[in-house]
Amino acid sequence: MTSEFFPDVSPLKFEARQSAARTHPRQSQRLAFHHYDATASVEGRTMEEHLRFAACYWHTMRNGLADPFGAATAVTPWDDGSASISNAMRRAEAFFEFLTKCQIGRWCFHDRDLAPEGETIAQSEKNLDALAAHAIELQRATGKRLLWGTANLFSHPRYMHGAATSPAVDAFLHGAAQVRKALEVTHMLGGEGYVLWGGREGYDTLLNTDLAREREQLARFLHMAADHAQSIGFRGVLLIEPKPHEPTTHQYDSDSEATLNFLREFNLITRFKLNIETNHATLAGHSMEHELAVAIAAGALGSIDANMGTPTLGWDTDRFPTDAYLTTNIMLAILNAGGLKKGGLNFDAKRRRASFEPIDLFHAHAAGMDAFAIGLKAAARIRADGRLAEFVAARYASWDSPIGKQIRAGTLSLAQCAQEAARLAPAPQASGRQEMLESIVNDLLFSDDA
Ligand code: XLS
Ligand code: NI
Ligand code: NI
Repeated sequence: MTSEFFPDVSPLKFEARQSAARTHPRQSQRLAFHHYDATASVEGRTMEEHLRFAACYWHTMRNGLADPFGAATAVTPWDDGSASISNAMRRAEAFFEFLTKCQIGRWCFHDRDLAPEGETIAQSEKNLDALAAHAIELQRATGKRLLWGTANLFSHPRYMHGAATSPAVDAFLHGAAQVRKALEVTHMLGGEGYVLWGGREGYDTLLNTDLAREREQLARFLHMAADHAQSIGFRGVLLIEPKPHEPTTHQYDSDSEATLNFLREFNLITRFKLNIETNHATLAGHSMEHELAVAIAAGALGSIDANMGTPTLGWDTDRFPTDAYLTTNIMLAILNAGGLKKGGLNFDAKRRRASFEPIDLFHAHAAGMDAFAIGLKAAARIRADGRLAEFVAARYASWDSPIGKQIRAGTLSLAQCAQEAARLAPAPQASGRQEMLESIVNDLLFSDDA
């Protein structure tokens, strides 16, 4: 592949922090990794194997960085702004050059950001086929893999009332056409997963909404999608991405617990896992650790959309995840759960509007990758140290007593519990030691021998 889209950027390498040097007056740090060392071993696996980074096509290649108050600012010399197939192909080439130079092994896309929508479904499918064929070549040439694909069922005006949950059956049918094709293309590209994000699968006001009916429609749609995936031999993981609202007032798959409840209610629980996004957790009023813990407890963690919000703003700001406490918490949850498996860390993140130069794409992703490398190393230190896990085990020790074991085994009735309560002397309370534990985490996060 010719390196012509980012001529000023050499492939990023891992560099010891001491050697960081300015290369340009507006760059106060060299474009390199200062923590992410792909081949370095942590807990017996390489960082690359642990972190399974992916870049997303929609923000990286298609987000001009406009906001509700201002026009696009992103400089994209490879993009002529047209909806032509040749422009779409060139964009894909720029993207794979970016992935290669940034050491990102995986990618994710929506049908509509990869290929332009046509006048008819047949034309849209033809466009997507052309781009998928090109992407296969680019994957072959670069060794990159598809983490997941998805269909955009929220941008087109026909989805203004939702897709699967629309009051108009026509929108459901169109959504089905898009998902069928996007699933097939994902399968052809060797995708490890397929995501359904219900961007408009919710309501704006209950005054015009039959909630019970819409939830049933959504369940029907998901069953059809899972059946189709099975019928074409797709063996990747099917994922639902919870989000509470925005653009809707309320989205039915609002958070991990609500989504798991929905999946159980409609007999979908064995067919789907969750793709959990940090900013969506924030919008739901939860921490990312909470959303992960809920999914992990249900054996339903599929993948992660790695970004972060701005808690002072009530919007999906999709910032790059640079908060080391956040990445430490995420990596601790993942290591404790035995790894990401078929999932990955997909940077569903966009640069701030003022970070508009092409090189900012590299700075932004490298910042996120370094933050996750810091988090991975810190999480491994927390696990090796063992004090947190020991504390938690000790906190529940009474449940390992004979009476605790009987309750857990379901062999005691409420009346028998009441008898035991009357018989036993009250046990002394133990401190939760939250501040001590937080201090241990700080200590290990910022230890000098990091
Ligand atoms: C939007 C979602 C979206 C999904 C893919 O908030 O995060 O980008 O990840 O449709
Ligand atoms: Ni997302
Ligand atoms: Ni999002």
